[in-house]
Amino acid sequence: MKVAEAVGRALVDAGITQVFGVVGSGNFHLTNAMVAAGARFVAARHEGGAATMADAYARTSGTVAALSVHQGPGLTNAMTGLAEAAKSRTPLLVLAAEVTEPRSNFFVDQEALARAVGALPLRVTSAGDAVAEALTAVHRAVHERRTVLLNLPLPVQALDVPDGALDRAAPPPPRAAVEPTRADVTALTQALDRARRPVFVAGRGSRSPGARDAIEALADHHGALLATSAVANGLFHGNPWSLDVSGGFASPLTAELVRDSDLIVGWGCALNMWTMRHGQLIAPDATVAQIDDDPSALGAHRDVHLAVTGDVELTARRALETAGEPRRGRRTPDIAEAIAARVRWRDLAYDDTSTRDRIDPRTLSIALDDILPAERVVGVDSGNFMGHPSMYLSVPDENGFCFTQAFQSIGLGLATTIGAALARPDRLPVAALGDGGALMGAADLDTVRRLGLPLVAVVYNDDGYGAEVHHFGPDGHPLDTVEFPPTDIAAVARGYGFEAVTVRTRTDLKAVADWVAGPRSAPLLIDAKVVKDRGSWWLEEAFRGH
Ligand SMILES: Cc1ncc(C[n+]2csc(CCOP(=O)(O)OP(=O)(O)O)c2C)c(N)n1
Repeated sequence: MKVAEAVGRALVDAGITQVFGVVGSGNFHLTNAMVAAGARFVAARHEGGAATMADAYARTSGTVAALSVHQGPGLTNAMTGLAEAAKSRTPLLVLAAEVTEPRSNFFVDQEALARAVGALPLRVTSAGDAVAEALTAVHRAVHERRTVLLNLPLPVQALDVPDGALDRAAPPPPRAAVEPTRADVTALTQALDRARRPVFVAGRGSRSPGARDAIEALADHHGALLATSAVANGLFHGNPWSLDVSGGFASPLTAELVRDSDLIVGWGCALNMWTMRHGQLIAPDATVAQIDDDPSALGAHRDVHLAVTGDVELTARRALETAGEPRRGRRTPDIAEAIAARVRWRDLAYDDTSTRDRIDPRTLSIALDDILPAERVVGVDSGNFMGHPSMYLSVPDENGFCFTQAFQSIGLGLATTIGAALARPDRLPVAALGDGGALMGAADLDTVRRLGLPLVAVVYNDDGYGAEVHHFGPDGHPLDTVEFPPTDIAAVARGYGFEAVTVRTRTDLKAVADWVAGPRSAPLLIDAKVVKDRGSWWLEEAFRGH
């Protein structure tokens, strides 16, 4: 058996059952071996899309996914998606064929590429070690929560492995939960017992039912309010004390209540410039505590008064075990009433700026929230529009929202939604895109159709790079480089086999309701011509982050 086949089989034995990619000569045998061993392979139309599909699949399923690419350009095409995955600490395995001869057209320093974006480069080096090296790659992806590039040099792939090479191939043991120290738990409990107005802000490290339950139980005990970072949107869905997302997307009431807190506890949450609005959401005399099982994450974005190394769920449970008397904290009838009435953006009054031929993105988003089934998984691209779907489309839980925005790239939204959809086939996938991001990622409209996904793509089409238009326009700069003549994106989508509707007014959304009614035999693209009168509320916040 050749190394290519043995590595492919070993990876499937190690639990890698979902592979995305674009197949060329260098990864042909490896990918086929994985399929033969039982893995599902999704052929994307661009490696950039494939990388983000794998990332989103891993985030939504909680398993390790793989990306399989050809040497050289196969890998360079994937780099933006890999940067996003590496920054987000997605456990992802990138299987890249490799040429080692610099005279080859395909040569590029693949190890350096991986390092440049924060991925971990590893290599298969010999027939005797190939399987063990592949298993190490899976182990490190899982245990270090990293995006790992496993380079597979072509000459090594073609060697014969020794007999019995696959004997020890098995999934890595699960990552052990980090137990917090007793002293840290005591300090946390004391801070909670002292607090009058606590708020818990949950991030990526809280995205599991166990962690959510433990945080909610502790919050109940101390009368804390609950919020999330954008990547954990949906975690506390349905909890009457949930403030939804803290940070740039926060509604005025959410921002006010976080700012009014005397204790902010970040649970598996970076408390970065987005979630804390560059620190503006932290009152000068507030105590800030942070819990993370990775000590390097503690205090990485801001000074914290109390840093606890520990697994989120375990730490919350330990803190509950040692808690004093239950407290009402912030759970007063006044606050309950305010949350029920004003925490959701869609409940706030606004001036609808829709015209006869362009729809206000808020009006569009609210209408879609009503029309589209609640059991949905929403993927969001980047751009001026992005706050609208993120905040107006409610999601059933944290796995109903996939936010690949750690690198703030445009063009990843469609692939994000495809990956998330495959991880949650029980939910309606909704891709929210700007016209710029939609056209950048358009090649994988083909993948949606080929996979038979009942996906809805909503394009907030303002005929331009709205983020730039609204940032630079008011100062009178020329905008020719960022404005475009209208593109009929509905026609583009029809070419890929979608049903498509152009929406200019609320009435046009009837076609969406008809599609929802069934049979949904083709995916749907909504080319929504949105008003371009001004930037969205969170845009200046985004530019402050540059
Ligand atoms: C790959 C990449 N290129 C360029 C940018 C800079 N950029 C940020 S937002 C944006 C405009 C996106 O336009 P569109 O998708 O139509 O959304 P809109 O801002 O109009 O809502 C651009 C070009 C980026 N973030 N990522």
